[in-house]
Amino acid sequence: MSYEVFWISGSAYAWRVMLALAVKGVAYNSRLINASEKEHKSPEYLKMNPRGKVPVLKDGETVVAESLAILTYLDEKHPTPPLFGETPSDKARIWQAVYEAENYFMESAGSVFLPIFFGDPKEKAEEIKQAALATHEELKGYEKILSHSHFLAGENISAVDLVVYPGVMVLLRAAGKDEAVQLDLGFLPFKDHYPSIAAWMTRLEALPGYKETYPPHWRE
Ligand SMILES: N[C@@H](CCC(=O)N[C@@H](CS)C(=O)NCC(=O)O)C(=O)O
Repeated sequence: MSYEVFWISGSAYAWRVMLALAVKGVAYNSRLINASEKEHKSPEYLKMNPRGKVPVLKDGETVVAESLAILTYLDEKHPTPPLFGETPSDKARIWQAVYEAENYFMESAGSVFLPIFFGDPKEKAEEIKQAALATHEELKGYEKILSHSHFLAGENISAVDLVVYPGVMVLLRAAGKDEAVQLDLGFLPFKDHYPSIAAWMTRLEALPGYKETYPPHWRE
C-alpha cells in the first residue's frame, strides 16, 4: 500500500517529508489540502492530527504527524540512503544539526517570513529586521559548511538538508514580496550573498522527484 502525504502548498514542514520520499525514491499519494477551505481542521483530518497541522503521513493504519517523526519513520522503513547516519556519532551529529536548524535557523527565519506572509510587515519592521540579522548569522554558518562540503552534514544528503532547504525557500519567497523588498533585509540576490548555499540548493533541486514537491501555488 502506498503512503499518503497530507500537505499544504508552501508548508516548509510538509516539504521536508516529500523531499525525504524523493531522496529515497519511494512513491506516495499526494493529498494536497486546501488550506483556505480549512480542510486541515475538518473532523476527519483532526482524527489524524488533533493539532490540525500538516504534514501527516498515513501508511495503512499507521498515522504519523510532526515532520521529524515522519522523517524518522521513513528512515526506519527505507534505510537507504540513510537520513540520520549509520554510526552513533553520525546520528548524534545529524540530530544535533537538525535541532540547531529547528531551534535557531527556523526560529529566526520564521520570525522573518511569518509576519511578511500573515502579518503587517510595516508595523513589524523592527522585529523583522532583528530576526533577519539572526537569520543571516545562521546562513553564514551554512555558507561556511557548504563552501567545503556537498551537504550540510558532510558529503551525503541527510535530514538536516531536508530541514533547512524548505526553510530557505520560504524565506526567499517572503523576501521577494514587495513589502519585504522595502525593508532591505539583505537576502537578495541570494546567489551573490550566499553562493555556496545557492549551489547546494541547485544540487537538491536536481533530485529525481523534486518537481512534484514544489509548491503548486508558487508556479502561478
Ligand atoms: N512542528 C510541526 C510544525 C507543523 C506546522 O506548523 N505546519 C503548519 C504549516 S507550515 C500548519 O499546518 N499550519 C496550519 C495551521 O496551524 O492551521 C512539524 O514539524 O510538522
